[in-house]
Amino acid sequence: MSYLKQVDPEIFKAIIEETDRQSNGLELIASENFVSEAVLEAAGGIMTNKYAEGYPGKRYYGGCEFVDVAEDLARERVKQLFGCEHANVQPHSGSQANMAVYFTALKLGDKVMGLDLSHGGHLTHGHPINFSGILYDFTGYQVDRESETIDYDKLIAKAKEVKPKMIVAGASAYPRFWDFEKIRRACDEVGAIMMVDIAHIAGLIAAGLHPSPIPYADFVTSTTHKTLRGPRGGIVMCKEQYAVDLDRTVMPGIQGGPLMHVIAAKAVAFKEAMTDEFKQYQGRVIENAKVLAETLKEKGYHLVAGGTDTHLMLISFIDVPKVTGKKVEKALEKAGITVNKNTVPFDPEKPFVTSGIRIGTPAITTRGMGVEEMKQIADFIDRGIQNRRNDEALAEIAKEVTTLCDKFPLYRERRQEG
Ligand code: DSN
Repeated sequence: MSYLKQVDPEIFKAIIEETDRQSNGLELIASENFVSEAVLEAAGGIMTNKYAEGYPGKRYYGGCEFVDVAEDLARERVKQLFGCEHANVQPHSGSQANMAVYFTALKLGDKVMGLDLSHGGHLTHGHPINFSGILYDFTGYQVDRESETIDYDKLIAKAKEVKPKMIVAGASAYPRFWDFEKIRRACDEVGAIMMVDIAHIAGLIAAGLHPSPIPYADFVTSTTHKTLRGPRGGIVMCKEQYAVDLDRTVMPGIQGGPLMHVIAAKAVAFKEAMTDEFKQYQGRVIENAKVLAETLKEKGYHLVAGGTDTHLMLISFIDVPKVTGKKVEKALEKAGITVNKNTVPFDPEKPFVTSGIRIGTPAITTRGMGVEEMKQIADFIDRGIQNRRNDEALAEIAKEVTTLCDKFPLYRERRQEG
């Protein structure tokens, strides 16, 4: 980054410090990951210069022959990776991927069902302050109070009552497998379109370690930067019958020029996701999550839904007086551990406070950490929570965290550039 250092030392410094932060701390945010150097090179490359409104072979600009190569490869690789009929790789984000599906398949005001945000869903699955909840008539479904998992019979009953035009499955904080066949059944009962947002579990699905929604769903959306370990962005997959309408919705419907450097980086990530190394990595992500969850349970923590099948877990403090997600997030940050506060099912606290934290293993697994480190991390988390008012004890944990992280170097060459 010698050019950047010269031209803009302030941004250079911020990037170096962020590189150090990512390297020195334990990144447990379930939606984050560390991309490969190859993905970084493509994302930071000169395709950022190119306007390419339209699609490969049908652009509104000249000079698109090489960006066409990138987008064709990205589309073909997604189709191969997930076995879908059609893919659009242009959405700038997961939110825009979801918007593209709603605008393609629904009319304003149509009835839709989605998992409530406080039960693990996502803002774009119908939250009243999000465009989805403003433009469409969403009804939320929830997890069961006892099992804290989705009760598919209740979901089907609710669908019969609401008669939605679409049912949205998928979540940003749900630790158990989804039963997509049952979601299809709910859709078929009422003639609804089925959409699944796999942003969190895309990598697991690509590796064959979580059931795939592709055989059942009309539309599947995802981000590319979570378990899938690609650049920040979105994609939509759909049945061929929706392909023309979907593409028209993405461009010109909701976006202009695609981010061709990001699309090139998506293509690289999809290629990486087809390797055996990636499959093994996803297996370790799940194995690590299970060990971390079980160790935390042994220490007496309440894990939502009793644990995890995936890359993430939620600790609930709903029954612990005076402990909130906000307080725990802050304490763990002082201990060098990054998590996010998260609402848990039937949470009495506001989203800025919450009664839970969400923990994920994709990023630390990318660093190479394994089962032994998970036990150590569970211990750090436990000590951090117990000592949440003791800055000295938190600083001591932070030192131990740095020692652990030093054994699993990250972006070593980039750090040396500072
Ligand atoms: N912000 C993402 C997450 O953390 O899950 C969802 O958009």
